[in-house]
Amino acid sequence: MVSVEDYGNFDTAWCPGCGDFGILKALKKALVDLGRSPNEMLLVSGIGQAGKLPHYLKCNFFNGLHGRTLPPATAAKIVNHELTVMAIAGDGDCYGEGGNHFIHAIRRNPNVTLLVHNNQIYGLTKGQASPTSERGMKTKVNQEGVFNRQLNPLALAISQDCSFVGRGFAGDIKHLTELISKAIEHKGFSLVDILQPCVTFNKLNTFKWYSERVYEMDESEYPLNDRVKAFEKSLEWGERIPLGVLYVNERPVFGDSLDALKSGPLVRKEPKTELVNELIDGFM
Ligand SMILES: Cc1ncc(C[n+]2csc(CCOP(=O)(O)OP(=O)(O)O)c2C)c(N)n1
Ligand code: SF4
Ligand SMILES: [Mg+2]
Repeated sequence: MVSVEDYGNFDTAWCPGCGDFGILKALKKALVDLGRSPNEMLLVSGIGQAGKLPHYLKCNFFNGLHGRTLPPATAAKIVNHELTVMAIAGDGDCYGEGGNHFIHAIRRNPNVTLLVHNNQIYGLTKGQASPTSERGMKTKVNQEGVFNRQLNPLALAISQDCSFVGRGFAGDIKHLTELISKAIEHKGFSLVDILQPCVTFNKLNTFKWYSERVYEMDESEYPLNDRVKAFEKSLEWGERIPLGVLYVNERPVFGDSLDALKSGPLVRKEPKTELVNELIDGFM
């Protein structure tokens, strides 16, 4: 029987009141609800306040470069497909510097769950605009307001037929827990974009701002595999922001058809060093 205590209890470097605490709580609860023990989990992250989340759970983790969360997560899933692999990223990390990896991971469809802490700002580097910052928002370096158009990650993901697309809110832990559980259970690449107030640097999109706008969508409103309806839903932003599962489409999963994985995870196989040597010799 797995318990929340199995995932440890760590001091954090996050600001008091940060939305990241809600995400950490929801993730732990989801893992316990699904009966996933720490040794079955691998969390992969890059750099940022969001990227620190795996430091605060007692389980396997890999912390790499900013913007490069998805390539090692995909590789790890191929090397050991028995692990539940999750990628943890910030909005800057995933939609900015890592935007190309985000698009191609959607196309490739590895069985990886991606949580994006979307605080609509670069938190760790002290408050520059991110791709999801509201147009017109003033920051220390955007004194006249952000000029660039705001990226809509859900619309982008749905347009590219992402296998599972959902949105949660760090201020609604119960709903977020259920959403994360659904995303983990989904087979294929799943995106959970999480509205996460940054209480220190984003004075516009606060807990109050989100709470006044978010609502739980009725997931029976349209068939969840209806891409056009889901796309339309993903355009809702502003006065009303839907939370929940917007789109699900079962697609062939990267790795499932690889012969080399059929007899078990690569990680348990003896490496054939003679083949590696042959390959290296080929470059001599
Ligand atoms: C290759 C590279 N580019 C830029 C940086 C600087 N940097 C570190 S974190 C970060 C942005 C963090 O924003 P986000 O991903 O939204 O995470 P948050 O801190 O808001 O959770 C940047 C630009 C870096 N460490 N490495
Ligand atoms: S700077 Fe913002 S995102 Fe980072 S820990 Fe503080 S409140 Fe959270
Ligand atoms: Mg951010």
